[in-house]
This record gives sequence, C-alpha cells and structure tokens, in this order.
Amino acid sequence: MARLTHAQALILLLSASMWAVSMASRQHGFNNTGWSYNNGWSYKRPPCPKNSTSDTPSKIVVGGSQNWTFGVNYANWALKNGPFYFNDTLVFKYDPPSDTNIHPHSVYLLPDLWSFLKCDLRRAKLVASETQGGGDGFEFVLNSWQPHYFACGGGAGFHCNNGTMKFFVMPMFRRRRY
Ligand SMILES: *[C@@H]1O[C@H](CO)[C@@H](O)[C@H](O)[C@H]1NC(C)=O
Ligand SMILES: *[C@@H]1O[C@H](CO)[C@@H](O)[C@H](O)[C@H]1NC(C)=O
Ligand SMILES: *[C@@H]1O[C@H](CO)[C@@H](O)[C@H](O)[C@H]1NC(C)=O
Ligand SMILES: *[C@@H]1O[C@H](CO)[C@@H](O)[C@H](O)[C@H]1NC(C)=O
Ligand SMILES: *[C@@H]1O[C@H](CO)[C@@H](O)[C@H](O)[C@H]1NC(C)=O
Ligand SMILES: [Cu+2]
Repeated sequence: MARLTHAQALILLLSASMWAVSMASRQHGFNNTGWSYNNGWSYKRPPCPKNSTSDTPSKIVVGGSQNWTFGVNYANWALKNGPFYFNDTLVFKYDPPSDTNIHPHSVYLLPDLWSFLKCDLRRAKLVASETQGGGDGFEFVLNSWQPHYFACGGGAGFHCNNGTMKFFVMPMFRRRRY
C-alpha cells in the first residue's frame, strides 16, 4: 500500500470524521452503496450494529480477531467498525514483552492531530504499558468528549508509523431508544 502524504492523511481523517457525523445523524436510513476516496481505497458501510438504538455501551476489541498488532491498518479498522459511542469500551489485546517480542506493543494517546500524523510520541500520554494487554486485554472507556488519537509506542514510533498502529476516535452521542 502506498504511503499517504500528510495532506492525504489529513483529508482521510477529515472525511472519516464527516463520515462519522453523517452516520450518526442519518443512522441507518440509507442503503449499502459504499463509496470510495480518490486514493482508491474504498470502504463499505459497516453493518448496522445489532443494538444501534439501544443506550447500552458496547465493548469492542480493537482489531477484532487480529487484536492490537503490527501491520494491521487501524485507521481502516476504525472506519469499518465505527462509529464508537460515548462510554463504549475499547479493548486492546497484545502479548507482553518476551525474547521473541523485542519491540512490545503499548497504547498511547497523542495530544493533537499533528503528532498523530507524524507519530510523534514526545508529548504522548501512556495509557497502557507493555504488559497491560495480556489476558482479557486493557480496557479504555471512551468517557470524554474529545478526539482520541491512539497509537502504539512500540519501537519509539516505528509501530505507529510503519506498522499503521494508530487510529482516531471521536465518541458519538448515543441515540436513545424510542
Ligand atoms: C438504494 O435504495 C433506493 C430506494 O430504496 C433504490 O432505488 C436504490 O436502487 C438503492 N441503491 C442501491 C445501490 O442498492
Ligand atoms: C441487544 O439488547 C438486548 C436488550 O437490551 C439484549 O438482550 C441483547 O442481548 C442485545 N444484543 C446484542 C447483540 O448485544
Ligand atoms: C487475540 O487475543 C486473544 C486473547 O484475548 C487470543 O486468544 C487470540 O489468539 C489473539 N489473536 C491473535 C491473532 O493473536
Ligand atoms: C457514562 O457512564 C457513566 C458511568 O457509568 C454514567 O454516569 C454516565 O451517565 C454515562 N454517560 C452517558 C452519556 O451515557
Ligand atoms: C519506516 O517508515 C519510514 C518513513 O516512511 C521509512 O523511511 C523507513 O524506510 C521505514 N522503515 C522500514 C523498515 O520499513
Ligand atoms: Cu505495537
């Protein structure tokens, strides 16, 4: 896959958030046409969550069956599996450090869009250490109304940059049951 320029990445991000907003406001009132961005990637509309009109928060394993690992495109994953709602829980599952795992995963929150695009971890906040992804995984509750720029700290930015271990989430307001 071609590397994105920063401008392309920015457009992708903005499209993603506009998409999320339109998903939230239109809910499931349109059919499964899908659409593609001009860089050739295409995204299918995700299936309707089974309880989309319920006010019960969901628990979502980041990466699905692939967990939190090098080389999965998490921006793509987030587009396909979102939108995510306030109070939803993101679960990060990854193996602890070992002899064969010399650049272990972790979870950071980056402070802004620019550091997210650059995978600049200097002002990042550690939310889950290298050992916290074991067992049932590390749980992060989306309980603040702000963009969340998640990134892996593995290899001092290498996992984020080259391993595409980063994604963006803006929690949505959950529609109440009528
Ligand atoms: C979407 O739904 C409309 C109305 O139900 C229908 O006319 C149209 O063919 C559908 N489009 C696709 C791609 O299914
Ligand atoms: C959907 O919500 C209902 C009632 O709140 C619950 O019984 C059911 O297990 C939920 N289904 C899923 C797939 O979460
Ligand atoms: C994901 O994590 C679960 C443990 O929660 C594990 O059973 C499963 O094998 C992992 N998947 C991969 C692809 O490593
Ligand atoms: C989120 O969860 C907290 C704690 O369970 C609860 O007090 C709060 O009302 C919830 N907020 C929304 C918007 O669901
Ligand atoms: C990682 O990404 C950087 C920036 O695009 C690139 O210069 C470097 O060659 C990549 N390293 C590997 C091992 O792919
Ligand atoms: Cu990693």
